[in-house]
Amino acid sequence: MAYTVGMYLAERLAQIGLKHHFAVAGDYNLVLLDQLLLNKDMEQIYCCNELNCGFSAEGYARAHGAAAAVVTFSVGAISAMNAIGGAYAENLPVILISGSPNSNDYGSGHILHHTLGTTDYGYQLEMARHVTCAAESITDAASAPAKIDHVIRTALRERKPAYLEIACNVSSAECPRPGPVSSLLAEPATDPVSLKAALEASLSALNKAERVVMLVGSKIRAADAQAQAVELADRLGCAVTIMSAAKGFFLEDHPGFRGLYWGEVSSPGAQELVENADVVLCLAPVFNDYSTVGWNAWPKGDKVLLAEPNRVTVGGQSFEGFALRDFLKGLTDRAPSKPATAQGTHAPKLEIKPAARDARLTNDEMARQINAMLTPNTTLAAETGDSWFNAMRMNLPGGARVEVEMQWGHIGWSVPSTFGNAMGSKDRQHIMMVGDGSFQLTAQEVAQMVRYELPVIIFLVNNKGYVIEIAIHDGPYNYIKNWDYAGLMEVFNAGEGHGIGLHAKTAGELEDAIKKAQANKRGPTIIECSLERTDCTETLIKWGKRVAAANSRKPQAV
Ligand code: DPX
Repeated sequence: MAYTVGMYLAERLAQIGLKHHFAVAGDYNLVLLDQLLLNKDMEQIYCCNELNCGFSAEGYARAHGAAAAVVTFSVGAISAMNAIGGAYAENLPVILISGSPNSNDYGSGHILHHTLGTTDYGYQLEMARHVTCAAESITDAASAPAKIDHVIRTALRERKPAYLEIACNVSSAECPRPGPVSSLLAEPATDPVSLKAALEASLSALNKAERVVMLVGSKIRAADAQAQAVELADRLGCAVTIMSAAKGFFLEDHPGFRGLYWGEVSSPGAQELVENADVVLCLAPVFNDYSTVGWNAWPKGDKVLLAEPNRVTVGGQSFEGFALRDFLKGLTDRAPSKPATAQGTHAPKLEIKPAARDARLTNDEMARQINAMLTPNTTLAAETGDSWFNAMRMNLPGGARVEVEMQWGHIGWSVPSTFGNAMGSKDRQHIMMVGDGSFQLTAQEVAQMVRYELPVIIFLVNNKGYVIEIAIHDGPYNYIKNWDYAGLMEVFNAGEGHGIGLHAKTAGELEDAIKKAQANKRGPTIIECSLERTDCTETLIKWGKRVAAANSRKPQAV
């Protein structure tokens, strides 16, 4: 059988380890979808819309390292680009693949359906360039292998999304077979001179310091350096703190773990540890308005040893040309023991007294019961909103993972992202916490969890509004139409699925619902938790005030 452009793409995606790709059909991608189906190493998974398709792929990349989403031109791809922007912000290599106009229509003056009604079909590629690290348009078979390889290689190297559009008549055109995948996976070479200099400058700073604290940031996963961070912590013996977007990226049962550094909403004791340290070893951090609590918690100055995925800055000098992993390995071999900050301090513990069974359900009781469910095998997704703050205060058993989308912060992300994550790691237990406002954006993707029989447990927090927005800046726009969220499951089952919808208004009802959810292995369970609108975490209120103050700074006088 002749080899085609679509088959080439499918083989490359399978070679980089994808077992699934996500898709929404449309007439510009149908032939491409047929070609992808020919590859028996990958399964095609369908989504309800392209925004969700992008987020499903984003979630799959969180579990599986990389992902692909296949959509149709403009009406599909432009929706998916929001999720692709999210994958960029969150450092996830998702390949967005769009079908595109017939190659004969480019430059022909023809007006095509699903387009702007103008005759230039380059606009989607232009748009994609802004939210990806590499973007290519394939309108002939001969250049397809080079373009496909360039896009996939760049996405994997940069841990960012990339974009391909394939003319609808070219996906079945003949092209060569791909060679070994090793060329796409090869790591850039290390500069030993620069690495040695970075290590020497870092060791000199560490040797002089007494109080050393590690601060682990969210890019540590994309840098593939989580294990090396643990080894360095073992060697230094110092206190280790994490940033909010890195929750779960460092073992919480490690003897040095001292909780979350998040300015005034830090775990007890963590703020003092970081702010009184002689050296703060910042590993792959992202300092933005949220993580610095409105620009208030940002370690700066000589005491900061900043180790980013591709650059180390210490003692007034900046070094590049090596991976963070290799820098951390080198440091671990030679680092001094610096236990001062770990001595006499302790890991934080969420202690909430259990409520009586007939007591009205509270936010604290809900957080307590969810925390008690977490095992080393759990992946907990926490949606933008108070769910973030609940996840942050939970104690994680070693191995438990937390997923948040704190840089992009698209409400509704958690539903499709958890669908994709569960597809990519069926062996794990998937739990989701999502607010009612967020859920209303992407609720329909629960139907795919029903279709593919994924036993995700969804804690739907019904507090009848955008409570985090109420904390930041209140107004009539923060109050939403109530839905019967648990009742939706019947709609999605449509008489043939195994989803369950349950209501929890008291502590006892939540306990019983969790038991039923855990027994449901053939589909998702929504537990609709009814809370008072004013019942939220204290940290949300404190943090919200700081962020609101940062947002409302007056324009500078000129
Ligand atoms: C908005 C946010 O109900 O959670 O815990 O009640 O706040 P809480 P909900 O899901 O409400 C979420 C709501 C409206 N953010 O409070 S965080 C603005 C926003 C966003 N993303 C998109 N649109 C608007 N973050 C796509």
